[in-house]
Amino acid sequence: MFSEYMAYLKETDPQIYNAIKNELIRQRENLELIASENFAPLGILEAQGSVLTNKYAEGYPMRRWYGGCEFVDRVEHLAIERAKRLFGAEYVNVQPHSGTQANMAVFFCSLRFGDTVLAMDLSCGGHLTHGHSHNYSGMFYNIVTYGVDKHTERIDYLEIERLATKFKPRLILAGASAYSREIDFKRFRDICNMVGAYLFVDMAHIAGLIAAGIHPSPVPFAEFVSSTTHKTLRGPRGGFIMTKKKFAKGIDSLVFPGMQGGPLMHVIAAKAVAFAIAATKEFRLYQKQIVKNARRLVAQLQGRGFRVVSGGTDTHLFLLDLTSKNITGREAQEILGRAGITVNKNLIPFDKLPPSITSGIRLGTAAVTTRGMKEKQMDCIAELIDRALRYRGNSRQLSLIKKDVLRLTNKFPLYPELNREKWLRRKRPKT
Ligand code: DSN
Repeated sequence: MFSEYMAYLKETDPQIYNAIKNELIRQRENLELIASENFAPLGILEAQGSVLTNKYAEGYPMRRWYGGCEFVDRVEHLAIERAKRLFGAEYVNVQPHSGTQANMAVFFCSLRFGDTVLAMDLSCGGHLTHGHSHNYSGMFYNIVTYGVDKHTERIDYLEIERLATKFKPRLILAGASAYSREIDFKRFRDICNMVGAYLFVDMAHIAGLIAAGIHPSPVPFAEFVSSTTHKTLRGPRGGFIMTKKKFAKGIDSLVFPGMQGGPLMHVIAAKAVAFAIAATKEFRLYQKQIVKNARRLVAQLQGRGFRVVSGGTDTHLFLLDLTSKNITGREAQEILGRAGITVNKNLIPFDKLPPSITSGIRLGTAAVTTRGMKEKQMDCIAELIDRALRYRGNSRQLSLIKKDVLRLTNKFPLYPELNREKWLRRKRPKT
C-alpha cells in the first residue's frame, strides 16, 4: 500500500516527517499501558488522512450550508446509522470533535447555567469535564460530587442516593476515566427517577467493552450518552453523542452551530469505519481479551506485593497504589518511561498527595492487546514493571529492562505493513 511510509510528507516537510517517524518508532518499541490510548487500524488512519479533510460541510446530511456535499453526506449518514445499530441508540450525533465537546453539548442542551449537577469527583476517577473548577463544567454549573466508598473503593450508590435527595440535581453524571469496576446504570436511572434528574453517561473509556456486550450498556437508561472513539473503541480521535429522539434537535443545534463550525469529515469517515469494525466478532473477541489481560496483570502485580485499588478490575484498566512501595506516581511514571513502559500518574481515592505528584499510576491493556499480547505477556509485563520500580536507582538495570521491553514489542509488531523491512534497518532516533 505505501511504497514508502509518508513519502510525500518526507519531501514536503522533513521536520514534521521526522517527528512522526520517531513517534511511530516510540509506539512500536514501547509498552503502551496508558488506559485511554490504543492503536487505530490502518484503514482508520487512511480514512482520517484522506481528501475528506478538504471539504466544508457545515450542517447535517441533506441540510448543508455548502454545495458538493453528496459524498460526505453518505459518509456521515453511514457513521450515524452504524453507531445507532452498534449501540441500539435512537439518535446519534457524530460531529463532536472530542469527548470534551460532546460533554459540553450535553451540558448546554440539558441545563441552564447555575443548575446543580451530581458527578463523580476527579480524585475518585471522574473526568475534568465532570465538574472540575478549572473546566467549563465547574465554572458554569453548581457541581456536587460523589466518590467511592473508603473501604471497598467502589461507587457507593446509597451515598449517591443520599446526595441526590439532598441537593436535587437537574442532571446526574455517571462514567469515569479511572474507575475499574462495572457501573450499574440501572441503579443510576432509579436514583434519577427518584429526584427527577436527567441521566448523562460518559462512556468514553468503556465504549469498546459496551459495543462488544462485555460491560452493560447505558443506552437504554440514559437521556444522554457521550463518548470518545479512540480508547477501547479503537477508532480515530473524536467524540459522539447518543440521545433520545426528543432531544435530537437540541443536541444537533448545540453541536452545530452552538459550539462548532465545520465538521471534520475525514474524522467522521474514520469513525464510521470504527463503528463497522466494532460490530464484528473479531472485535468482540478483542474486547474479551482486553479484560482477561487486565485481570491477569492485576493478579500478577498483586502477587508481587502491589496494592490494586478496589482489589481488581472488571474493565480494561486499574489503579496501582504505590504508597507501600515508597514511590510516588510521578516518579513511577518517569522510571517506567526510562524502561520503555508508558503509563500515567494518577490520583488514587483519598490520595494524600497532590494531582501533580499522586500516589498511584493507572494501567490499561487496550493497546497491548491490539498488538496481540495475551495472558503470558501480561506475566512478563508485570515482571518488567516490578523490576523497573525495584531497580529504580540503577540506570544499568533500567537499560537492561528496556532491552527486554524491546524484545517483547518486537515479537508483537505494530503496523508491520508500513514498510517494515525499511523500518527495521532504520537509524534509531537520538533521545
Ligand atoms: N484524558 C483521557 C484519559 O486519559 O482518561 C480522558 O479524556
